[in-house]
Amino acid sequence: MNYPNLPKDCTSMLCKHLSPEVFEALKDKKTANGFTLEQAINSGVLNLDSGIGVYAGDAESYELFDGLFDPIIEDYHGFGKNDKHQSNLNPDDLKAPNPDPEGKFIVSTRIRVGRNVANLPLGPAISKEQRDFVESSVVEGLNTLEGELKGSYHPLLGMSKEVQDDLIKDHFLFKEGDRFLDAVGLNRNWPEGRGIYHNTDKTFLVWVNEEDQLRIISMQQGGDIKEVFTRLVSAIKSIETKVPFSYNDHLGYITSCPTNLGTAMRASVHIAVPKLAEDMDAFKAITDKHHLQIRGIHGEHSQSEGGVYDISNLRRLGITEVEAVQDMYDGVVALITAEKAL
Ligand code: ADP
Ligand code: CIR
Repeated sequence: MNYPNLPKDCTSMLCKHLSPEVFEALKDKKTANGFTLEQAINSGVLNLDSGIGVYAGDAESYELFDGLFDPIIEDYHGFGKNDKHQSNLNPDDLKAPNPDPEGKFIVSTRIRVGRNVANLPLGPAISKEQRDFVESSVVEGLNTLEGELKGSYHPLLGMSKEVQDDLIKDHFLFKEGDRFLDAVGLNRNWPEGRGIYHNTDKTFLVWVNEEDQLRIISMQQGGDIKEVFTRLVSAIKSIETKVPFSYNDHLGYITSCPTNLGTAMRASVHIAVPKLAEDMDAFKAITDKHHLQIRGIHGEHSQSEGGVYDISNLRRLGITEVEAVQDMYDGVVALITAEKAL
């Protein structure tokens, strides 16, 4: 493989950090699962509008291709090669009384974590048999959950288009055919091995074998962020007694996209700030100050509708879960204050 054609105006982290020297040093390496630099960068090479543009095929990718991943991790999370990740999943440490009890601004709250099964390749390098094994063992574990977490698993295979589209539209299910995931092989054998588990109220959901092998999700209408976090923690703790997760002291929970390492947590609200959104610079000044990301309301790479935005923590590694949610909470309080003043 030759150095890829990366145009000068490409702004992704791949384009920023893949110098010809880094490329030369890494181009012939291969992890024990057979994952190469060419595969790691293919999404960003084919999708020049990527924000990041790289994925890992396994935990080893982060070590073997460190010349590329380390500067991206440092750039995105502000986390250095010798730093250690720390976890704190204690809801009592979160200071988050509902910032919008009258429900004027916050439409809904969602917190998710990514998890992958220990000692298996990540989705980009997994075989069909391994993926099917992940599905059956995760579902077996989920089927033992009790109380509020009790629910049922719905495989994508055999799901009607209508049900699938409704679940996507209502923000419960991952979308199909994502070109960023496609380019790294994450859509191979689709829809086999993929599915969604949820409780009756759809306040607790687990995506199986999408970008990560598990996405554990807690969500509900309104702005009770602490209640959403508390439910999520109880789900994570129950699931990890059944399924061993891939984790190390440096990078925390191992995920296929380097932006998700560490806590692998994205805590978001859908929030209506139509007045503030008329001045995107003022809006961005607040989100930047609180380390937040703005997305549209149909997920990553989507647009806002009716002045409603998806606001979430940007950093996930080198801060604890409580701090990640606190980033989001503090920023949301600032956004509501600014919107009220206009
Ligand atoms: P992820 O958060 O899992 O990385 P996406 O940004 O694609 O990925 O979002 C997944 C889905 O979750 C999308 O349908 C999105 O609209 C929905 N979602 C995210 N945050 C919220 C929220 N606070 N309330 C309701 N739905 C949400
Ligand atoms: C991209 O590079 O745009 C996609 N591969 C998605 C990256 C994950 N995005 C993020 O900001 N968390």
